[in-house]
Amino acid sequence: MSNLSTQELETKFQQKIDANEYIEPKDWMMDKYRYNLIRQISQHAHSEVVGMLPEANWITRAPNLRRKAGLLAKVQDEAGHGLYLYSAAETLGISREELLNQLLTGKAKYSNIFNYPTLTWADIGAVGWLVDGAAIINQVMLQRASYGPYARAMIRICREESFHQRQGFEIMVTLCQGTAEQKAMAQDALNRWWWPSMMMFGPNDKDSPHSSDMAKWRVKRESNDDLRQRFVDRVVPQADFLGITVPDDKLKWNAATQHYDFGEIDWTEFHNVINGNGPCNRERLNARIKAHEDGKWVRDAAVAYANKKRKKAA
Ligand code: BYC
Repeated sequence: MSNLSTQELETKFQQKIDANEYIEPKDWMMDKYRYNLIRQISQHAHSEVVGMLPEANWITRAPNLRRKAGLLAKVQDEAGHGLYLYSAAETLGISREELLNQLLTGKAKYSNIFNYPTLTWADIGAVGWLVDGAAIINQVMLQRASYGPYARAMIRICREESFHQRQGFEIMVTLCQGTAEQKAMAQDALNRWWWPSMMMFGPNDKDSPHSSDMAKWRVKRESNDDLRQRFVDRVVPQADFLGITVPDDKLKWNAATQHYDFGEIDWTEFHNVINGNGPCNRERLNARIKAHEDGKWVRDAAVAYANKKRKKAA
């Protein structure tokens, strides 16, 4: 037992973070830090797993074998990301069962982006290009998050996400160099995925309740708005290269700031979606509940096997 007062422990904790040292699972940490990490890491894990659904929708309809193999591998990678992240969250003292329960009862959030439908094959291109593109910008920062298990999980995830982003962009290049109809499909996908992708970075800094604590604890090393700006600056030239138009009439290069200016996000839509009322929220949750129920016999069999082995060993 430590003889230090709570105040002294908090000071030491913050000094460690300020010195860019990792906080590890057995280290003393503030309850608020633990709570907020569980909140963010589990939201992230759920996003990876729910994110498999809109993409899996196209595995059987991919236009050729090469595309099917690429998409299958990507969807499998997302399951792996979910596993790394659930494991990282478990090191903070919460069980996998409780985490899943929070998702399946609708208590836990997951990324807004996965509550939109993937209507055409071009959506698979747009998801890789924009959604994985946005995810990487956020997650490169998280590789340096102060909690060791989270930061280490992010390193591996980022490597795979950058491959996903490229496969998505390559689909967009192929469509945009194809027939007029294919290019129109790519434009339509950009129209529908642009604003939801912009929302992935979370509310504006001034309206983000968790940002100041998360920044003080060096979980977030850059702000929601700064990351969103980086996304716009990176993606607009890519859209120009593709010859398609970002659906924002306020989008304009600003020579003074050396950044693109852009229009206002529809925050009412964002709040509706993250509070369970987006176009696909119910469908996504029902699919996860069904998968969980269908998988019960596998979990039961695994527990029974482990118990039998334990009894034999005793
Ligand atoms: N969607 O104070 P704020 C992926 C919530 S998937 C839903 O700024 P924070 C991928 C926020 O939770 C990408 N909810 O919060 C997978 C909070 O609500 P609560 C997933 C959102 O945490 C498959 C409230 O709004 N990436 O990579 O400081 C295929 C106030 O927000 C969202 C991650 O999860 C949103 N977009 O910052 C392809 C990254 N934004 O908890 C790709 C890790 C905000 O108070 N997470 N909310 O009820 C983060 O970096 C941060 O949690 C966020 C939000 C930047 C998302």
